[in-house]
Amino acid sequence: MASAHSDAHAPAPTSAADDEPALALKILVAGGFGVGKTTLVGAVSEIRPLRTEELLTEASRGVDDLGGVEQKTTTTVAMDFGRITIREGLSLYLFGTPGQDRFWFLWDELAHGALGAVVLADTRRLQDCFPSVDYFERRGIPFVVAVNCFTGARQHAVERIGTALDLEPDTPVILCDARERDSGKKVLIALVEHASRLHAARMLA
Ligand SMILES: Nc1nc2c(ncn2[C@@H]2O[C@H](COP(=O)(O)OP(=O)(O)OP(=O)(O)O)[C@@H](O)[C@H]2O)c(=O)[nH]1
Ligand SMILES: [Mg+2]
Repeated sequence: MASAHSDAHAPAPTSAADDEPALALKILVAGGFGVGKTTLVGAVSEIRPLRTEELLTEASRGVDDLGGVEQKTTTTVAMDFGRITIREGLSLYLFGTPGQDRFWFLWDELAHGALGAVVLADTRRLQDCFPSVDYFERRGIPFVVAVNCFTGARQHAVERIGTALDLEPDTPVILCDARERDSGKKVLIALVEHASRLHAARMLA
């Protein structure tokens, strides 16, 4: 006889493995200082994002260029972490990189095993994303460039941005708003598709 505490409608006990997506891919979110990396990871993540923010101090003035993001009070000192399910069975683990040069030593660790990367760009300071573009090109890590359209920023033609950054012709350039979940999700889907194409082409080569 069933015990008085049993509940026929109670969900079957789940194991930790049931909660794990069938496929989890690691994605980096990179780009220059203050371009919106933490904002993007926070906007799309379905879990509470892990952040490692520290207050910007007087000492960082002159080192960290706040041009265009004067309201910014904190900066990432290690990484951001979030997760998004793209479709059933496919999740992306997002690792936002620190934007400042002095944290470059963390990048190799963060990039290890990554499927690909989003390089966020701000058209007011396009040159700030050169080091990220260079990093992923050198290592053959697939990436897309997502132009974070800050309010008031001029919307450059996508082709002109590709030319200005000297990208390979097949590298996607996408306009986005890092604060919008749907916009960020589109960028991530474009990256997964681009990376899949590149990986398939490499396997056939
Ligand atoms: N208007 C506008 N503001 C944005 C947008 N994205 C980010 N911001 C603001 O820009 C500032 C920088 O955003 P963060 O997400 O901290 O940038 P980050 O790239 O993580 O910065 P670091 O980690 O310090 O390199 C914050 O004050 C955001 O609120 C955007 O699309 N539009
Ligand atoms: Mg950040």
